[in-house]
Amino acid sequence: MSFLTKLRAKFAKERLTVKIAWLGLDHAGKTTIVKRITSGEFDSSTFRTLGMNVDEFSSGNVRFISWDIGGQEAFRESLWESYMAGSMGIVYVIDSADKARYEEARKELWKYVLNNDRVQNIPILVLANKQDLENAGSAGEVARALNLHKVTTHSYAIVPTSAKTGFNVEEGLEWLRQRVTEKLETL
Ligand SMILES: Nc1nc2c(ncn2[C@@H]2O[C@H](COP(=O)(O)OP(=O)(O)OP(=O)(O)O)[C@@H](O)[C@H]2O)c(=O)[nH]1
Ligand SMILES: [Mg+2]
Repeated sequence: MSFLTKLRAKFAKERLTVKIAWLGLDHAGKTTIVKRITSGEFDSSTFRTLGMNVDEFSSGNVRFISWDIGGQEAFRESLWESYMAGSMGIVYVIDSADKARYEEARKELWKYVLNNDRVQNIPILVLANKQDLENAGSAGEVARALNLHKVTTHSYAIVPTSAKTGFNVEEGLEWLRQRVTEKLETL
């Protein structure tokens, strides 16, 4: 972040522009959540993200530049690391109904985010998505599956969401907005 941005954050109540990265296994619902945020509607026609999508949206005084990165295995090693560089927050999305992939989701979260020296000291918002599905695990189940109780290095929250109904999507974003704003104020 540039010196000028820090100054703005500290001394003026101007709108902040902040990059965030969306990570998570393919099919977790990242693109659908971003579309829900930008359009206010459920778009059932998303196609797997081949690379990434950049969007912009605001929450309170924060303007988020959102990098939604494809979650297929081939993209993780090649894209996640480089595309999330410079992010002030990470949103990690889980398909709560796909319990067979909880373990894979846990491994990738720890590998690319929590144990990654390049991702230090930034808030991590975990979205336990697809809560509208009958077989979805609760946020507590997802948190346990991801070993979130072992996180000591990052500020994090787990929020149950549904991109389909819109449940808690704004609330999750609000948590991230607050953490990012607080962090800038302490610089
Ligand atoms: N029922 C339900 N379906 C959802 C929800 N969120 C996403 N989906 C569906 O899940 C599928 C995958 O959603 P995407 O948003 O494309 O997933 P993604 O995480 O962006 O996947 P990649 O781009 O491959 O990384 C789509 O068929 C969505 O309609 C949700 O909250 N509830
Ligand atoms: Mg996508």
